[in-house]
Amino acid sequence: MLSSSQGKLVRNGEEKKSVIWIEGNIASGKTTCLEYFSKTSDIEVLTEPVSKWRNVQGCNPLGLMYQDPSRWGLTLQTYVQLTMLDRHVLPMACTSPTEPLKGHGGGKKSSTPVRMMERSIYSAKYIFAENLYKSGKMPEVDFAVLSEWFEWIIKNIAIPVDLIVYLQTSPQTCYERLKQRCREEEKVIPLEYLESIHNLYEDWLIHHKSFEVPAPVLVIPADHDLKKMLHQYEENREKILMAHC
Ligand code: TTP
Ligand code: MG
Repeated sequence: MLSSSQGKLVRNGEEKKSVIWIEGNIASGKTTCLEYFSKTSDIEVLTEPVSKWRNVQGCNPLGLMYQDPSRWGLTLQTYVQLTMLDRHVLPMACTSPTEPLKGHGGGKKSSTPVRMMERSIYSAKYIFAENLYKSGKMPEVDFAVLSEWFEWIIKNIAIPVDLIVYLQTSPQTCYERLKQRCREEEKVIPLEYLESIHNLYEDWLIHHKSFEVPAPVLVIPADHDLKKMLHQYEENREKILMAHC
């Protein structure tokens, strides 16, 4: 049940939780980061609904968007916005307090449940929709309609966040990882696309030049190999999981 609290719709009877968003360019390693924490700590992890973007009732809006962004950009971004909102308002699972598993750092216990999410409705709008519009691939009317939806949502529905973890990569690194993982729809992505996404992220989360940043940002350099990345996650475990303190 949704009820109104301080002008925004929130869920009844939900206890306070700490919410962490993992942000970064395409193929920056967000899913790997989430998987690492889901395996090594007792937190709730929500991966991105990318499988839905590739298959909604038998259609593939992600693939269509890459084939013809001007025609299908709004279709994809509307659906991304819906699926991300659905994630943001999902009632908290009954996880026990955060306690790293044996052998994975000694962080303090927290009495607040922790949710970690891949991306957010904010980056879908401030990075991807913005990029489509700015590059001339989304018609003004499409961008206006999407923007009005977005503004209504963030004004009227509580989207909690306590910390943004920004996996900062070079576009070149993402390009190489993208080629390696070979997701069918993404084969058409040129390096320049990843550079545009990168620049929008930097303007938003590092230079604070573009849009509101809704929580403190922890920057983790993410050009390294997997071993070094896992080491960095371990080093930052406490800072990340104690985000609400
Ligand atoms: P990502 O959200 O970057 O997810 P990923 O799994 O590729 O990243 P990582 O390897 O770091 O886990 O993107 C998934 C795909 O969806 C990618 O092709 C970009 C696309 N996308 C959009 O086109 N619009 C959007 O608003 C979002 C959020 C993603
Ligand atoms: Mg991912």
